[in-house]
Amino acid sequence: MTEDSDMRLNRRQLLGTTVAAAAGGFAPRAVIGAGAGLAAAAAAGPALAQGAAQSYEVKPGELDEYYVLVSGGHSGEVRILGLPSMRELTRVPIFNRESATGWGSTNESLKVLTENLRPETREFLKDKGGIYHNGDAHHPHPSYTDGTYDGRYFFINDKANTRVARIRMDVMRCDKIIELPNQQTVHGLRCQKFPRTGYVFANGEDGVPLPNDGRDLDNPKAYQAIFSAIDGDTMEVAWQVKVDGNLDNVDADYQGKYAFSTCYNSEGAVTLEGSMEKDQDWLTVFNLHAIEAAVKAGKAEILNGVPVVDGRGPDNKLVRYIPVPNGPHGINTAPDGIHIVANGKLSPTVTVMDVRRFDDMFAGKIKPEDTIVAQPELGLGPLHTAYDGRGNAYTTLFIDSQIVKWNIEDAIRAHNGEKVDPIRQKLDVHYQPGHNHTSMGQTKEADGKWLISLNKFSKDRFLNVGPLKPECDQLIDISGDEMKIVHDNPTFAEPHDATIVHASKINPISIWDREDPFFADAVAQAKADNIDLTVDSEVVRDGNKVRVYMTSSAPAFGLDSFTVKQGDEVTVYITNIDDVEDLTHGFCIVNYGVQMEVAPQATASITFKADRPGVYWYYCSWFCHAMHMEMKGRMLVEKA
Ligand code: K7E
Ligand code: CUA
Repeated sequence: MTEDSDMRLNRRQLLGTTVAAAAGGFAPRAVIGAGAGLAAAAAAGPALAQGAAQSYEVKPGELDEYYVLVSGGHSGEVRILGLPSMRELTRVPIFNRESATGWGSTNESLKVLTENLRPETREFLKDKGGIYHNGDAHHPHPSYTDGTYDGRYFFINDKANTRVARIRMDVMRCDKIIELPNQQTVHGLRCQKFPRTGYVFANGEDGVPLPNDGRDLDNPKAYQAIFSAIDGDTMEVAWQVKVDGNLDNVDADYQGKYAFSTCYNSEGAVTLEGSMEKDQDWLTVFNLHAIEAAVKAGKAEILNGVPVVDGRGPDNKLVRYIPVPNGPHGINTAPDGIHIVANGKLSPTVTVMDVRRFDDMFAGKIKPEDTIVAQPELGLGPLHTAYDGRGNAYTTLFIDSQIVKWNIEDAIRAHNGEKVDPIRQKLDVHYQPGHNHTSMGQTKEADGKWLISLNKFSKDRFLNVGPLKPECDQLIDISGDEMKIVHDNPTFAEPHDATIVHASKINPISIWDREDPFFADAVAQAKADNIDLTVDSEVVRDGNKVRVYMTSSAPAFGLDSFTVKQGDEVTVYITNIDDVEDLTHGFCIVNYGVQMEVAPQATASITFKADRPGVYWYYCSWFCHAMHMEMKGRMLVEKA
């Protein structure tokens, strides 16, 4: 606690904005010191030299120690950063259209974007280009084996169009997108931690009338919120649960027995006033084995092809509702495998529960509220909590614009009547933090080195770029007793959530495998046309369908021209036969809206209608060679 922050808290108290924050600020230094000692004693994570600042500089040519998967919010993509440098390494297009890679234009990406659309959505999108052009990506979370990341996949939700995507981490490409039926919006998303993923849990945030056929706008009784468990291996919805209230964020335990979601509308209201009526909402706890058994026993109704069980009401055996104060937002499992924290949002408190008591709660031996072991008051607008593996928690305070560091054991002791202050430090961030994340903090290997705060506003923090300001991500060193901000970086709309993964957990490849399923359709079509993609460059006519096969090898395409007829449906297949790391080609046809990337040993294809007659240049769009500018050719579209 610095002089500075004491003064700030005094001012805060004078302004009367938050009693809780002031209480933290006035904690005597002696108590803070004693607390720090206890925290060290309770340390479960790796011992770090307390107080020794770690280097956050990554010199030119050096590699980062961690990957950060950052959601792109309503840009629909995911960005991958290196940490601690916070350099952006790449972007993974998912729910958006992306010009550089051709995501949303190539046949390979269109397959991912469309193959699992529900029939009614396919019909709806028929005259809109066949795909959604927007998405709202919130929660990127990697797959687990035995409580830590296994480097297979990460998953992310699309709040805007009720989809969940899977991204292969060997190539950092999305390979499956599904739509969730029976719900609207999918918000919270987390993966099963144990024994493996397994399930991807996804919350339906807004209830919709079931069936949603235009009858019920203002009939709250017809509205139904749904919790979904997706099988991460098949990307099929395994089952859904009807719940009371709606659902916000979700997390899972380290035992493989429970998932839990915050509910901020226990009133079941459909308007803002209605949803804030009561002071009490819930943490909704799902008993995975009980739900699986109910589905197996045929107790589910099948709605739109998915087994749906009923978790409503006090007598159901599948779901329990733990009362927590008004409007909880984030729910975060601690790496100790024991504690989970629901973040108050409209309440200045967070609620700590002990998952070991959930068995007894479901057995009816204790009441839901008996699972609560602490409820520290932290400040205004607690949204999300991260952990350092040494017994400390870090909660974002949206309204106070702070991160508060607090100790879980001390919070429990205070809850039991002891005179201890669990709060260790409050740190100003800039400004209004939403999610925060610690290095490996969502695994049992939490290492307590770094925290990032994803701040919703940047205001004066960067050069002014006009009315639309960037957001601001801040890197905080948490390896010592005190949190220290070491880096700011602006971000474009809008990182909601991030995951910090140690570099040793992810092993992407550099050159595609020719057998890769991502472009298997192109390989199959070529085979049917008697074409060897890595050798042949030829035009195959099939009625008014024309398939143009071309190799690309720096600095030339296999064809320096080809001819089609006006009105033909043309598919161009480019195979990059260069077997060299980082030697990516592109293919762009001028004035035809055609553009895609072809990485080493990949095949990419794109289909378009040749409805403009004339000569059109095509060129390689990814800089590949000293003669890259010369890598081009001409398409002649003969007038019909
Ligand atoms: Cu923005 Cu996780 Cu969607 Cu909180 S959520 S801030
Ligand atoms: Cu190939 Cu530039």
